[in-house]
Amino acid sequence: MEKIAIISDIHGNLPALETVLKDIKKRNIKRIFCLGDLVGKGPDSVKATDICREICEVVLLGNWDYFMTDGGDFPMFRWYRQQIGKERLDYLRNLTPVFNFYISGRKVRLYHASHIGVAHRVQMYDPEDKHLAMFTNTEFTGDDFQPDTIGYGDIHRTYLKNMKGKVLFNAGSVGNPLDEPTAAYVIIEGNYGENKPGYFSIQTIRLPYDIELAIKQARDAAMPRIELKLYEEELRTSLYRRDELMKAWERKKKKQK
Ligand SMILES: [Mn+2]
Repeated sequence: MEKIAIISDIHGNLPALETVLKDIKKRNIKRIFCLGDLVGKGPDSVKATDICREICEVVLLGNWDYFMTDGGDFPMFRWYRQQIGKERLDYLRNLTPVFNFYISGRKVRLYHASHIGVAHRVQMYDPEDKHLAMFTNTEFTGDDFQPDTIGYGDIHRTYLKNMKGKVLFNAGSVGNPLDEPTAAYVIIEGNYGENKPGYFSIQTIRLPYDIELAIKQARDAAMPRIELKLYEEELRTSLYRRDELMKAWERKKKKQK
């Protein structure tokens, strides 16, 4: 039997990533799968990318990884892109979007956001037909693997739902949790690579980490002002502030015209 750590949505938050990796090491877990969004939001896209690239057996493409490479010339991306540099952007651009595997007779599929693509969001409060659709094969997921278990990231909120044997779980976010202000990741345990039914478990881990250190690092990095404000508030409160603040920012800009 083997434990596999599933981490997601690091978003350049190094203190949170280090806390999670320490916990994974302490548990002697050797295999780590990452569901994407290494970069953006926080100040340390470079180290987050380099660390995941080195230690994760699988790294999947997230929406921020995608937007950073092929997402158009938005001013908010410039600061991050400059930091990340060409070689790492090429690495991010080439990340695989979907990973399938067997464990204890279960057929598990991992992706960042959904069966449609990296930027198609499915929340835990969405209706059940939307959750069931996540198990289907599409142009994005490819092949004819029929998953009975789906693990994803993107929404930064952990949950697990069992729909008559179809198991859907979210790994939450290491660096930008939006359900409670602690770093999250998931451990699954079973016979990795085996198509024979057997013991299987999914466990959510929550870890307090040094939020004020993460904020200090963001300030020292001289991040763009609006990004810094969002980052600080989200780390401290775990409330999703982006929509609200972007609207306020646009109102202010209109007034100034
Ligand atoms: Mn994300």
